[in-house]
Amino acid sequence: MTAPRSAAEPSLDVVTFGEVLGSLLATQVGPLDDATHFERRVAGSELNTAIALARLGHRVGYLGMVGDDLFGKAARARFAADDVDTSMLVTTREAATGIQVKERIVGRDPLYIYYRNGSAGSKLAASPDVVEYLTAARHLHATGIPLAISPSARDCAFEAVETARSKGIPVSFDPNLRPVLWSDHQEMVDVINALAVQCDWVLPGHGEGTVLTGSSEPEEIARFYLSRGVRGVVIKQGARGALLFTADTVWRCPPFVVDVVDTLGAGDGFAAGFVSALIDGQPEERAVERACAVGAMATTSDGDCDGMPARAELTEFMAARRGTVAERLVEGPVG
Ligand code: KDG
Repeated sequence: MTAPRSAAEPSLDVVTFGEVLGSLLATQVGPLDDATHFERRVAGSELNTAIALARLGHRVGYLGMVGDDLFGKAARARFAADDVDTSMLVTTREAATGIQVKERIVGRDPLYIYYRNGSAGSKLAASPDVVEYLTAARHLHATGIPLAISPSARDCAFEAVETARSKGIPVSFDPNLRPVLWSDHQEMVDVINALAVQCDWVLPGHGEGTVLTGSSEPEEIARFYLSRGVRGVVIKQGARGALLFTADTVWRCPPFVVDVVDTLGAGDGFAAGFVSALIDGQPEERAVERACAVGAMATTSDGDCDGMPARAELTEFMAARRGTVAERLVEGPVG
């Protein structure tokens, strides 16, 4: 659990920012085109990570914008249920909350469709209050989604990360590539990498790392970021676990085997587990283990954020799988 705090200590452990989405999850298994009935959920990569971190007992803040609508209210209720600070979650009447319509499927990643052009979330923009809030916690978690949704959200992301770095606040970054949100592939690669290299920890999926660096070799993907000043690169390999690269070490964490129900949100759970261990002062090899565990648990229920474990559930899950530990593959210069 997080160490007791002095008065000068930030009131929040971690903050994140991005786009809240309403999520319509098909109730019957099968192609989305055939779906006629849906359940209302909420989604959004950073929302998923914020809820996961809060359920692990951390003090979490979420910054963004929602519409004055059904999904905006549902997101507020979801955040409140897990005590996520939403003092900087703004409701706007200018635009509606974006929506994701998602299929229910077994045995592969679900397909989903967005209705989010010009959404409330895309109205996110930097201001002194916004940047102050995003750089007042002990850790800032960012993803590639604000870079894709609007120029103002993109500028906000760069300003927040640059300010956090100037204040010595650790920053983790999940590229979260969503090519459908970009009009130009090379711009996606360049903009995402331009922010990633300013962060301490970069957490790409193996496929994302290949798109962003042009190499499918994990060592090469890691070297791309380490050689540009990043402190650590964690390459997510789904059902094969993850690899953690720092300048002088490589760790491999095997997968935590679970019955997968829904893979969407697993990467967000992974990020939460990683950041959670860092906030608890754990070494990076423990952080990649906790990341793999939370990521795995996130897939055991449908919904993008509904499988995130409470701290006690995580502790029990990892205790029952004591053999799943990170092994050091390399000791000595990697970058
Ligand atoms: O990682 C899951 C997210 O992708 C999902 O919740 C929706 O944020 C979302 C997005 O932009 O894709």
